[in-house]
Amino acid sequence: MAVHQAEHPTDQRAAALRDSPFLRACRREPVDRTPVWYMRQAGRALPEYLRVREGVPMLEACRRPDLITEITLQPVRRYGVDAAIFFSDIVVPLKAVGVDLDIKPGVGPVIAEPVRDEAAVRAIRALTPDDVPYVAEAVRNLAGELGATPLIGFAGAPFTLASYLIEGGPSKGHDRTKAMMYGRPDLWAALMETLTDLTLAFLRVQVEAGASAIQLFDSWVGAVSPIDYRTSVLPYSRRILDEIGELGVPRIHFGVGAGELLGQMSEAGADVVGVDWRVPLDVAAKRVGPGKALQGNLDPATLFTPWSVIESRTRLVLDNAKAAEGHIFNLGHGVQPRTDPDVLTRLTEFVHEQTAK
Ligand code: 1CP
Repeated sequence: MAVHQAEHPTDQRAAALRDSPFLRACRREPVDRTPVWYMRQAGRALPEYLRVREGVPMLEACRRPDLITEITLQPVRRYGVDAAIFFSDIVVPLKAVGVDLDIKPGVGPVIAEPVRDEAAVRAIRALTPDDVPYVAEAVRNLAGELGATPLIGFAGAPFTLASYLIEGGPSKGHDRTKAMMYGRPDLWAALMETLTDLTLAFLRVQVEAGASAIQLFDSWVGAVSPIDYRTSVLPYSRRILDEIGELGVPRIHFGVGAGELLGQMSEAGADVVGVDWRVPLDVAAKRVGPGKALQGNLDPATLFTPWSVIESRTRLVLDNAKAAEGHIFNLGHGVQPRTDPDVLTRLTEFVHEQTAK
C-alpha cells in the first residue's frame, strides 16, 4: 500500500515545524497567536538551571551536549515559549579556535591577552566544524527533542565580538574598540573580516545540524554612530546575513541602544529586526521599512513590577506591534537575574491569550 509522504513522522515534524507560529511570524505570514520567546530565557532565573550548573564552569557547560540539551529545553518546558534558543555563548567559537578567555561569574567574558595589533589578529585562526563537535551533537539532540518547536541558533556579530577582544572584557564606553575603528581602519578591517568568517562558520554548524532560525546578536553596536556603522560595521554583518540566507532559515538581527541604526540594520538583510525597549515598535516599523518582521520589546525591568503594570505595558507593546508586518514577542534585552520565573510563565500565557485569533 502506498503511504503518503506527509504521513512519515519526519515529514510530519518538518511540516509542523514549518507551520509553527514562530517561523510563520518570521516569514510575516498570519499566525493564530503571537509567538513568544525570551532572550536569555535559559540561565540564572531558573532554579533547575542553577541545579544542573552546580560545580560546572560556564565554558565547560557549553562543551557538554547533555548539559546544552537539558538547559536549552528547560525554559521551553517551564514557560511554554514558542522557540528554544541554543545554550552557548557568543565567545564559544573564539575559545574553540584557541583564544585564551574565560567567562567569569558575575562579570562575563574576560580575554587573557586583548587583541590590539596585527600579530594578535593573525593569531585568530579559522573555525572548522571539527572545532565544535559538541555544538552539532547538541543541535541534533535538540532537533529530535523539540518536535515542532523551532530551535534558534545564534552568534555574536563581529562588532560585539571585536569589543570583547579589544577591550579584554565587558566595557561601558568601548573606547579602545572605537579608537581602533577610527585610527587603524586597516587593522579594524582585518579583525572584522576574521570575525565575520568565524561567525559564519559557527552559524553554519548550527543550521546544518538542524537549527530552524538564527539570531545575530550585535549587543553593543549602539555605541557606534550611523556614519561609522555604514563604513565599519554594516558590510560585515551584511555578508553574514547574506551567506546564511542561502541556507534558507530566517535571520534575526538584534542590537541594544541601536535605535539610530535600525534602518541600516534592516538593510543588512535580516528577515526580522530585534528592537530594544527604547524605541516603540510602531516607530521601529517605520525605521525598518517594509518586508521585515519585528521582535521585542518589553523592558526586562518591567518584570520586577506588580502584575497590573506588566499587563498594561505588555498591552502597549502588542498594540504598537500592530504596525509591524510580523511580530515575535520578546523582551527588549535579556531576562535579568533574579526575575521570578513564574512571571515569565504568566507573561507567555497572557501574550498568547491576548493575541489568540
Ligand atoms: O556563570 C554563568 O552562569 C554565566 C552566565 C551566562 C549565561 C547563562 C553568560 C555569561 N552567558 C550565558 C548564556 C548565553 N549568552 C546565552 C544562552 C541562551 C539564552 O539566551 O538563554 C546567549 C544567547 C548568550 C549571548 C551573549 N553572551 C550575548 C548576547 C546577548 C546579550 O545579552 O546581549 C552577550 C553580550 C554575551 C556575553 C556575556 N556572556 C556572559 C555574560 C554575563 C555576558 C555579558 C557581559 C557583559 O555585560 O559584557
